Amino acid sequence: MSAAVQSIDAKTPDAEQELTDGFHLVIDALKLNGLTTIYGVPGIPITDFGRMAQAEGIRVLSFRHEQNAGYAAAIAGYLTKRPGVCLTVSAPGFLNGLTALAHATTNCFPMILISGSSEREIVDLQQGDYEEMDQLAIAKPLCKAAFRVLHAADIGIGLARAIRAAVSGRPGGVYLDLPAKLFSQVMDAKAGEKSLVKVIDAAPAQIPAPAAVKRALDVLKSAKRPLIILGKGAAYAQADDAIRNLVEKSGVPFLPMSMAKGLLPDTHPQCAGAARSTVLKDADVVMLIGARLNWLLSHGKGKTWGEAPKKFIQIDIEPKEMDSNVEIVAPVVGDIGSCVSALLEGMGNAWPAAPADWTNAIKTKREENVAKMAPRLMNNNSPMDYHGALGVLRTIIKERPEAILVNEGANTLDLARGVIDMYQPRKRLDVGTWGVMGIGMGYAIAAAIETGKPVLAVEGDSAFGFSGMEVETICRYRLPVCIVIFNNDGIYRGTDVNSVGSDPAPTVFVKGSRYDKMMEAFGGVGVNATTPDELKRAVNEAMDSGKPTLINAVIDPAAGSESGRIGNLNPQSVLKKK
Ligand SMILES: Cc1ncc(C[n+]2csc(CCOP(=O)(O)OP(=O)(O)O)c2C)c(N)n1
Ligand SMILES: [Mg+2]
Repeated sequence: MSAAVQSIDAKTPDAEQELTDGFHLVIDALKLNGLTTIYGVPGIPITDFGRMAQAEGIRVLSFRHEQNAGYAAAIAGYLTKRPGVCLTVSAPGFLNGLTALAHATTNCFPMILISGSSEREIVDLQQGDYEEMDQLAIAKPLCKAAFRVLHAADIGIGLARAIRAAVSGRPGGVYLDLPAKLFSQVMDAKAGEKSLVKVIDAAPAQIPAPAAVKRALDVLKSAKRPLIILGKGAAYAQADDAIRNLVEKSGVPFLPMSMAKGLLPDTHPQCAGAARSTVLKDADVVMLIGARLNWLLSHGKGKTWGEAPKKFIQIDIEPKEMDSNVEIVAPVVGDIGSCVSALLEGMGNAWPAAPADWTNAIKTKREENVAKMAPRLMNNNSPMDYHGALGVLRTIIKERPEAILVNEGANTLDLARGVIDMYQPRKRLDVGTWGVMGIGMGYAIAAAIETGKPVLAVEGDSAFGFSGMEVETICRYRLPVCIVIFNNDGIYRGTDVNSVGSDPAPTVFVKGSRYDKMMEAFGGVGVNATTPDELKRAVNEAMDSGKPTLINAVIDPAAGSESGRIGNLNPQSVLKKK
């Protein structure tokens, strides 16, 4: 598609020069690099840019708030290994998108936040321009890299730098600042075309050193009680077959972190998910694949990890990750795909089976825990408790393993993670490293757009509130998204009371709210479900029809616990206890 415009030059009518401008160069640069979806919110100075991008065949998804567009771009990056693009206006729109950019960086998702910005001359002299803000300076500490393009001729290079920074090495967020004036700058169309850069091999393979591979295999072979932990880095790598082969060839029990669930099915005989505390405590050698020893793994030390001495093998693309919390005896630095392939090759054909006393002990523990849980998942209580409602959703995902599960909340998150088995890679999308509320609708929208698969979003009533207005977006684009709100009248529980005044307690919401009515307001399907049977029927109907649906699942307000599974992280007042 030509981005050229005709110059109107009265003096030389015969020598008409083909021109292009900043608008078209950005569009052409995106398309040249296969970036054909934009998540954003329009306004000065990027409204026309969005219109033109749509006219040139880019899919432009218009949101109600930039944070949700940003989360959509972040998870699009995770799902596709290409940077997800978020587009915002200056200052306030930029700031609204920034949380998502920081989230992408923290979670190692490739994303580019493109924000329009005001006039440099005025911003730098602080003369009070429309939406004045030094956006580049503010973005820098929150992302992997931040760039500003001042000349149309540099748009190609600017975008190339942004793409490379986002996806190479450890992926993350990149900020690209495009001042208003840039869009209307013109240049010769041919020179413009030449200035564009198609990024070749944006995320080059990083091959691990053979000595590092050998060291890792020696440590693994020496183990009496080995464990493999799969992180979302392993899921991101899309090296699914190699990872499965490594796990199966080694015979080592594996523990998937939240978003790595489904890389191998949770029902796989080697899955130790239902024996988590036992394996963390008792393992003697732990191989981390794309998983970091951060708070989610108790920093690799303390009570969770028991008394038995541990040796850690770590596979990660980022060398600085090694020894971040405890000593790593066998660091393997490289991209996950290359590292896992090298390990597989090094194992040869005579790799010894994992010690049977260890694998049998885990199997027993797992079966014990699964049996304990089973009757709770079958209860038919009304109002529902978490287990009764989740038992239904667990069966639905089992029957529809290709569906994408989006999940946020506290109890709604922690219990769903434990109860709902996943069967395929990258089907579980959740709050990630920060445990952030607000990813729900942005993730659901991007998951539907990027994969074309049905989406089931399981949301705490508080969690949903952070992005709830995007139900209009879901209806507008007619996306196959079914939202189930676990409505327990509040944060953690709906039972708190304020003992001294008439204001409600800080953790409770309007009792008996009907979130399903919100969906009906935009032409979607709304259902109020008070029993597991009703819930099951409504979800199945939504998944079959593909119609935007919101189910208000009424949960006993007393059923949850403070902060779900991480109540121990709350600071305690000494005075309160006196
Ligand atoms: C951006 C952000 N703000 C606040 C929090 C604190 N927070 C953690 S969980 C949660 C909501 C939990 O309630 P809900 O989603 O209703 O789940 P429930 O436990 O009730 O099932 C909040 C506000 C957060 N994690 N992220
Ligand atoms: Mg709640």
